[in-house]
Amino acid sequence: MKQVEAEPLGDVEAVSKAFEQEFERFARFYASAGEQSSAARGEGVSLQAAESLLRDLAELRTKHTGKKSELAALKKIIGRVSPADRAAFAQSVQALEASIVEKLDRVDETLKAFVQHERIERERLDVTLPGTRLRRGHLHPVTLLRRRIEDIFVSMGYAVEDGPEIETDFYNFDALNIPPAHPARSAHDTFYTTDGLALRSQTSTVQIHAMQRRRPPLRVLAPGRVFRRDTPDATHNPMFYQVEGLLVDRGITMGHLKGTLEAFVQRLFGSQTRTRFRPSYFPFTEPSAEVDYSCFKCNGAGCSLCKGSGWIELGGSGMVHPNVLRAVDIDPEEFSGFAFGLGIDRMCALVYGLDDIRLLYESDVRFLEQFK
Ligand code: FA5
Repeated sequence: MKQVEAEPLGDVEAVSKAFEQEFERFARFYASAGEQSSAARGEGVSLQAAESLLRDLAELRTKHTGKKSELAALKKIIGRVSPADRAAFAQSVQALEASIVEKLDRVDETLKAFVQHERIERERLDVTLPGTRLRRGHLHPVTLLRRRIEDIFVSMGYAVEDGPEIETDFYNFDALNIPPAHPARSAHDTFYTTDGLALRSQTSTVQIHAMQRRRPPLRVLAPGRVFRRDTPDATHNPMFYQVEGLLVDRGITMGHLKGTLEAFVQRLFGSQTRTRFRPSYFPFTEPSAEVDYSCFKCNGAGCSLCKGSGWIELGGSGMVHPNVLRAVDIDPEEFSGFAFGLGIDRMCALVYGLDDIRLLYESDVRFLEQFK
């Protein structure tokens, strides 16, 4: 057999270098071996990355210690090294093999321990831990009041109606007998979309939809959001809630309107509550009246809530104007009706003792959860 005369120890060094170069990316797990899984975690390695590193490590082992590895080639030539160098060469090959295997084994151990630990952590379920209780929500005070109002009118035979919040001029103004030059139409008072539609400034628009949808006799209640270019203050918001009532039938008079609203405030605030009607003006009602009710706190004696007057304003009302009936093809000779519109926000503030209606829309849960 031909003897190997070259520098066999130089070959050992070259193989060692080649291994070290590729082992470099695993070296951090070798250095920290012993601390085991925490070492890998300390390196910011994810479970997925650790699993992938383990696969790469297995490849590295095959490449550097397998049958076709440089190390195997070195082992094969031991017998051919000149007898003088053989022992030293064999020793250094063995030492190299031991070192490579030891490094691969320790990194393998560290990564495996980390992967196992992470998998257990991930699947751990402590059934004795207290659960995370979902916080139960509740209705907004405006919704609570709106529902109370709806309940009262539904019990009097009213149907709850809805209408669009964006309206054409016909529903917002024309059909409500609001003349072309009326200030309510101006962009100072009403929000307009870029294509000329208006955000409804009162729920009275639903009167028109309701009369088109149903023919008289009808009783409808229409709560909803309305929009006005009002500057926010303690009693004004640019968006607020109104509730509209409309009744159309044969032989309806102002007496029915007064009786209905009195029954309503008595159901809401107690049977001692009285109402009063003050003459007013709305284009869509004739005659028109502002409605007040005796203060629910002092029963009319005068207190801070009613600002000493004994009365609280409820809203606007009146007999449906004949022009409004005509706009929806109802004969005012045959039918008459009454309508009213109340602002829910201000009523809500009074009922819940708030001194500013803006509080209702600040979405401060600490405030809102007082009213359940
Ligand atoms: C009207 O809006 C009439 N549509 C009411 C009506 C209906 C009359 C049917 C006749 C027949 P008025 O503009 O007064 O009326 O508004 C009614 C209520 O809305 C007021 O009493 C008030 O409570 C409330 N309101 C008005 N502006 C604001 C605002 N900026 N913020 C909060 N509430 C408001």
